[in-house]
Amino acid sequence: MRAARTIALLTTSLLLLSGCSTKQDQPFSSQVGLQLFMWPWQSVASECEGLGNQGIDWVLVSPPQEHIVGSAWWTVYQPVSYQLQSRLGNRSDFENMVKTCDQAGVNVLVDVVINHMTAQDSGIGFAGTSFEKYNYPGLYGPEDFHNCGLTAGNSIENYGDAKQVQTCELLGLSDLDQSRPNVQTTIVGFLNDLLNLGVTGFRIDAAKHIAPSDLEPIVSALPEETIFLLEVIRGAGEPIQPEQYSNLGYIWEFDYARSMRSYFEDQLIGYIDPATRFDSYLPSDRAISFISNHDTERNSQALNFNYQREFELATSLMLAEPYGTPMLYSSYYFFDYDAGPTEENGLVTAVACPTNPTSDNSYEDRDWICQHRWASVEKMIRFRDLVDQTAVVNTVQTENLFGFEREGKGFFIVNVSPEAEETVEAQTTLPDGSYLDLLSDEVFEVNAGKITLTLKPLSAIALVKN
Ligand code: ARE
Ligand code: CA
Repeated sequence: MRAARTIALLTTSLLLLSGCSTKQDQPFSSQVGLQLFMWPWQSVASECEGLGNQGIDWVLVSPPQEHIVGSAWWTVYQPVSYQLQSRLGNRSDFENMVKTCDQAGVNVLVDVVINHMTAQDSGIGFAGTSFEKYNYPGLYGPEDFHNCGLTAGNSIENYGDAKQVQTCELLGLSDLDQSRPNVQTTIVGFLNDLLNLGVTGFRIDAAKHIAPSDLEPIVSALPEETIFLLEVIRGAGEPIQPEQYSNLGYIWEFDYARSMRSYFEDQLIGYIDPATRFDSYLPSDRAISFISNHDTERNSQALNFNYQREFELATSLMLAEPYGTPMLYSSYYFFDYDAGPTEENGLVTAVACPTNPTSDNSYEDRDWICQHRWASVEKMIRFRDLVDQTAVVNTVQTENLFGFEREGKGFFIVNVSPEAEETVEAQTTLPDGSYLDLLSDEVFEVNAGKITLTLKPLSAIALVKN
């Protein structure tokens, strides 16, 4: 994509100028991201320095615009206006967050909701704006919305019908008609406002529900280097597939997250066919790999905090293998699908991470989990950097084990069994000598290309030259 190419060129010149390399100079496809779901702007700002030190290149923050009022987390997915005033903070909080993160070498990507507005007949938004379902003063009137006329209630009923998916209402949310020039202009104005505050790019929420031909003029109207991450959920047998959007941005590969759940939660790692594993996925340089996001942690399609240790190991495998641009996920504990984070006076309270964040912790309702602070995450980002650009070779696979060499540089292996300790002798092309497991700090010896690895239940080893 043009954005990636421009960044790569820029990178080369920056490297030549500065003579040193930081993670920030890397093209987007070799960066590591983190979704900080429902983190208020002030908390993101406070976290950014630590994130930069950990090797995290970008954060994805929740939708920042004025939204409907309510305590469920998903109110932020019903825009009332594009003012930056929400339960996560105001415009100056947002601006300060972007600056602070930038100084820490962390780019901010913003979740933007441009497919639709609200599902309410009428109301008053978080910042005091009065609206009706098809009328948003100063932004959109009734003519700016689709009236699909394909289902009784105008809502999407059948994902097998492309026209429904793109012109009817997702969950009853008034559906903007992005083929209209004034709708495009208004959306572009909103995105430009965010870019002027220093953000690097966007997650386009519900991108699947906007025809590629309607999204293209919006993408084209923005500066070339803008990063777009598109939410086009892969659905088996559906007429709309992620590949139809891949010239417009990077796309989450939902089958990657789904398969990670089956490998770790259902312990089906022995069934992977390494030769064909990625064949039905988006190409690596177009894909965002991930273990979960805010939808999949609620709809049981992916691992979540009910399988913390598995979540941690799956995250390690994702960081160890070269597929896609990995996005980490950090969230809060809940019992109820709708439950938003704790609030005071209508604002989400500052995030408090556990004092000792590990995947063995237990939580109360709506405690922040801070998965990204687990020690293994920083270590595996380090592994990823150290083995960068090397091929995957010498795959090891048994019923419970899956591992591979990153050619000549490192070795990663994971045991998905909650009960069995496993030992394997692996053949490698690693030069003989001693290797350090970044995860445990133990030293292993490679002799005549062979290495003996013993893994406790639910554990991993990530070796690099000592
Ligand atoms: C809430 C209530 C609803 C109510 C609605 C309107 O929960 O009961 O009807 O309000 O009053 C989020 C929440 C929703 C919430 C919504 C609006 O998840 O619960 O609705 O905000 O406040 C499809 C889309 C995909 C979408 C998922 C959820 O393709 O784009 O559905 N994901 C994004 C966000 C969501 C967000 C929205 C979109 C809306 O990530 O968090 O909703 O802005 C198959 C298909 C998929 C389909 C999936 C689920 O797998 O292949 O395409 O995903 O089924 O139906
Ligand atoms: Ca639509």
